[in-house]
Amino acid sequence: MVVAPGAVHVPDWLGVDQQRMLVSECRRWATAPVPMRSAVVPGGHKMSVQTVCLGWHWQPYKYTRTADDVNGAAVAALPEWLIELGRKAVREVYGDSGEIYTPDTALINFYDDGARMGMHQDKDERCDAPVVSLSIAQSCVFRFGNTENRNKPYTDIELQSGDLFVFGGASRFAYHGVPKVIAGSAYPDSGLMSGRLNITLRDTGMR
Ligand code: MD3
Ligand code: FE
Repeated sequence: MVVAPGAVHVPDWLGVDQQRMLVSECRRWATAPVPMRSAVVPGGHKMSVQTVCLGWHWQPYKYTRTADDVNGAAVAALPEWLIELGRKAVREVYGDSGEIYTPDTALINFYDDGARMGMHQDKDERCDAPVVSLSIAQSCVFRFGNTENRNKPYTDIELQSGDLFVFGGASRFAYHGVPKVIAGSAYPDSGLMSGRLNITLRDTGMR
């Protein structure tokens, strides 16, 4: 479903086996070489979402090769199969036209029941390639806004386990956030008994 130009929501895109495989990979990535952590923004506030990265390490508000704000370790590589999964997503949503999508980074976000993400733009990337988002386990309310400011107009969409969302073109720099994780929406078939996982693939434009 096209939510706005370039913003496409594909419910139930990941099969249950793929979700289970991604959950078990995320369990490994969340421990080493860099443990998942709540990033601290420059004002000193700790985010409620916990994040671990592959390829490049995101910290507010830059990308680095080593996790200087965690344990200093070099981040794990972005596996080729995850790049291919992102390519498949972009191809299915936008068709074969255009250049071949080659993300260099994955951000893995974990939300417990109380976690949320305020309205923001993703503009730490030096590149306007699409962002591919995969949601697993508990559902959330995802708020998709406009490119002008963090307020209205916006559209609230429920993202469920297995959903794909691609944000490219005119939507790439839209404000967005996650106002809440939906209580009682656990999806044990995913292999994650509680909480929500979101994996985003990006091209940082770093080199
Ligand atoms: C729209 N994550 O990590 S994914 C983030 O569910 C982030 O964890 C949310 O926002 C999450 O930065 C939302 C959907 C998403 C990701 C990137 C976008 C939507 C986007 C970039 C531009 C526009
Ligand atoms: Fe974002």
